[in-house]
Amino acid sequence: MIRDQETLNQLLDIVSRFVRERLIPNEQRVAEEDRIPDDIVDEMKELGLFGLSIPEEYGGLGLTMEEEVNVAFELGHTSPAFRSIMGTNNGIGSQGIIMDGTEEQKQRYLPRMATGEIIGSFALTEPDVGSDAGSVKASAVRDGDHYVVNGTKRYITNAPRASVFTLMARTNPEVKGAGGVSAFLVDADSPGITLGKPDKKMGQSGSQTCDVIFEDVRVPAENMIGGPDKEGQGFKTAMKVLDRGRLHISAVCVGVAERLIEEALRFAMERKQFGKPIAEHQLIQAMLADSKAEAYAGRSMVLEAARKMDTGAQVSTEASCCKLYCAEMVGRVADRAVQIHGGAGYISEYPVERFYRDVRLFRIYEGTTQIQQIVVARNMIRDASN
Ligand code: COS
Repeated sequence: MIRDQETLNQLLDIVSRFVRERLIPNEQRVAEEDRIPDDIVDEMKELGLFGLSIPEEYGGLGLTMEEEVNVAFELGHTSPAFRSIMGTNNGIGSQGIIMDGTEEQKQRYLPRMATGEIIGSFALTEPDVGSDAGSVKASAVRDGDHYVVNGTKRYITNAPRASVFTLMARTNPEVKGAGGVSAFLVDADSPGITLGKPDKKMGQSGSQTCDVIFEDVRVPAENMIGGPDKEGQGFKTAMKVLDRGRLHISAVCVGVAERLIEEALRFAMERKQFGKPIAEHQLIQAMLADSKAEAYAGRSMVLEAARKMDTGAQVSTEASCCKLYCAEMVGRVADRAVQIHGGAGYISEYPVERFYRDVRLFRIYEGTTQIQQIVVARNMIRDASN
């Protein structure tokens, strides 16, 4: 749902100009330094980019899902690392509070997340817990009006900058699966929390991930998302947060694909072989056209799913369809963009080499392609059985 097209267009213009004038020129620097410069983070804060999806009553822009994916298309036109620094406040780091938090929890965290004053981070994955998210091992044992948390969380995006973690921990060891998991808001400066060394990744330099280790961390019971009577509800919160996150990531994939197509087309029109621009060779044209058609298909399905989500409908199937298609699609587009560049595509001076590595993550995080297939197929079977 687009509430006011003119207001949205203004926002999209601002974001698109920011991407072109400030972010794209700094891509290489971010890749080399593996961090987003502070002045750029400050500009993102001023533009309100940390609070895109946070409701207006808590200081955010309160974008609908359709509006949000339109912004994500624009942000996708530059290195995913830029989106990542604001991504958790708009997605997995704030949505648990927005969807299931108490009013007090919303008041405590959301206004400061919306301005970017604090960063929220999502701590689900563990050394032995990845796709099987319901098997969380980190424990939260009740002790008076607190829980005592122990465990290690892995590959936690923005952990080095985080002020608060949405933590998934097992409160009931008797229940082995999803039903024993609860969600907590844990302040990052709580005694007993330490960070591992920064992960060295294949791509997306500038986006920071590391382990977060919890050793006898005392968390007030009132910090359970939704309040102390919500034991065992954490997994469902995580799944709802991921449904939304998967749609957002799909939109970013579409934006990146569009950027790669621009890069490949520009190169193909300039580069001459056999006496003419390679864009005039039909085998190059086939790669350009396939990429264009697939990016267009991705854009269309993301918009359709976002509109459905805005009606209040359950879009778990659609979100997983989008994530499955768009993450794979941008992988193919990146591969063709490198191929169109030929030898130049393998050289780091050209952005396609960096994007080729960056996009590999889309098929893995917020649920692998295989997990999306499982979600879609399970939902199909469930719906057909009802
Ligand atoms: N929204 C709301 N509730 C949901 C839900 C959703 N999208 N998906 C599942 N649930 C509920 C189920 O209805 C079920 O509730 P009941 O026990 O009341 O019936 C409960 O959650 C458990 O669901 P399920 O049995 O399907 O859980 P599984 O352990 O089989 O796990 C998958 C399901 C595999 C889909 C899940 O573990 C998953 O998404 N894994 C990937 C995790 C991931 O994306 N990690 C990335 C890192 S985090 S950035």
